[in-house]
Amino acid sequence: MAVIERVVVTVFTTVTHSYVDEHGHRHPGPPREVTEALLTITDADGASGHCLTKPDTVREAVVSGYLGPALLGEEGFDRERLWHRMARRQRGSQGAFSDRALSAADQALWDLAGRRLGLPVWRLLGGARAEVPAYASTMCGDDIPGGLATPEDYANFAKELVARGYRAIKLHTWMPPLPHGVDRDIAACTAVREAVGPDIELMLDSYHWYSRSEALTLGRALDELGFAWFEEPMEEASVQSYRWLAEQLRTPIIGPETAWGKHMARAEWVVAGACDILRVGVVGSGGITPALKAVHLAESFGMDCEIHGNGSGALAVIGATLSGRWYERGLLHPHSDYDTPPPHLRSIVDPLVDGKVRMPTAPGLGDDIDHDYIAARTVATWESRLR
Ligand code: LLH
Ligand code: MG
Repeated sequence: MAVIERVVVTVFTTVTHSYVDEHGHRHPGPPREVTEALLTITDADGASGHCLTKPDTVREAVVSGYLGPALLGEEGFDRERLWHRMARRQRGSQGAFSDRALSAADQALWDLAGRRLGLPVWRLLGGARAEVPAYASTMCGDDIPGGLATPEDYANFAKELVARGYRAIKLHTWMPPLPHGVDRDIAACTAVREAVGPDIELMLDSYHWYSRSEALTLGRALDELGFAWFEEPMEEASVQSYRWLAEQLRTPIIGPETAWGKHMARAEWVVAGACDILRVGVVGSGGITPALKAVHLAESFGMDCEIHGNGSGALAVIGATLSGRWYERGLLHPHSDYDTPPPHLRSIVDPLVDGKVRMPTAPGLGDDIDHDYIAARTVATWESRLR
């Protein structure tokens, strides 16, 4: 065991084949250069843990003002204690130290622990399963020819996804700035059900700000179509709206995904009866440490907890627990190649084999980071060190 000596964010350029629209939804696009960030925590023995994140999430002021002061000189193996040490600094940061930054540091600490022990994190955390079925999670609807512009586009893509081996598909339908609406959503869900038949599980993640009555109309259509869950059709801050909806639908309601409050917010949703399936994300809810608590909470109530989002952090929690059926593989699109890694990774962490994803076997989180690529394309380094 050894104390933490350095917290470093390396900002580098890489290439992406997607763009994010003005409302934050990702779509396929021509290749373009973007900046990404690698957070690295190094201890006095020279062991390091890493987490890939966004430069805006772990800005220089976050490193010098929060991560460095909370972590430097502390025993790097003490993930639970350090998570609380960091989380207690969020309140006074006036929003500057976000749950996403906390998550990046927490994931890097788990990566460090796994690498030191020579164990994959999912195994270190519990070792519940070595593989998990993946559902295909589509990008949001668009207006791209041959993309996800019409119900027929969704139906055609769904057939292609089944041919690739997926046994479950989640539609993200149209969101602003594009025209959106319950009728369009129902048309897409109906077209996909007709295309894949009754044996493929289907889920819907729709526009997130429907009214109660719009969400009920949409949910009743999903009842008829036999959907496996209905995700985030309303503002998640209104727990009572979700309780109201869940009481009236046969289709299970899943949530919350984006609601603020880490594992504590999940406890409120369970007690309120606002969801039938719990949901938590490693990146959005403060890290592996709180996500694991949410999954254990769900298990205690006899509920499934599905993990939001893809990547090594999600796999760590899914492999460590049994209270959830799926891995969210995506976001996928007819014009997007999910299986080719970006240039800063040597391989993807989640290849699909027979509709399933196997847990990584490398020590730590299992990301296959190309450190030479990152070193050659570094544009900034933000560092806090012990001495
Ligand atoms: O609104 C979106 O773009 C999607 O809902 C996106 O956030 C996606 O990550 C998601 O919700 N997956 O479940
Ligand atoms: Mg979602």
